[in-house]
Amino acid sequence: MFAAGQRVGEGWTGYLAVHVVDLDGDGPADVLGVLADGTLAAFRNLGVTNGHATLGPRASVGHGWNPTMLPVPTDLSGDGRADLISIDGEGRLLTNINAGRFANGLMFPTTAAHGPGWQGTLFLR
Ligand SMILES: [Ca+2]
Repeated sequence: MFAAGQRVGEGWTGYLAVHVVDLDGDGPADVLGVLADGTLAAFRNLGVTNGHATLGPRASVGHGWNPTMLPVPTDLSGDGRADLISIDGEGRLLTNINAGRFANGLMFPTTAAHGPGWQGTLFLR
């Protein structure tokens, strides 16, 4: 059913979380990771050729994340691109709508806060 695993990248240490989700709405899943320094890194899926997947270069699409505030990717807007939802240290529910651009700082250009009172809430994963 599955072809043998293959190495598609190096240096995948130091990530707090890695998600495999469609970030640009083209169908194939891309890779979104949170680095230990709080950087949100996105890698576009460039496709599979002869059984070999290829990821694009890393784009730094956000910062300020940490082990107690990790984003959960899910399509909030219904456009096929994964958006982010999280809870910050002040108990606010935050949403970041995906602009679909694999460029530094341009994928999640805005953050919306949805009130306090979300302390202690855990997302189902
Ligand atoms: Ca994609």
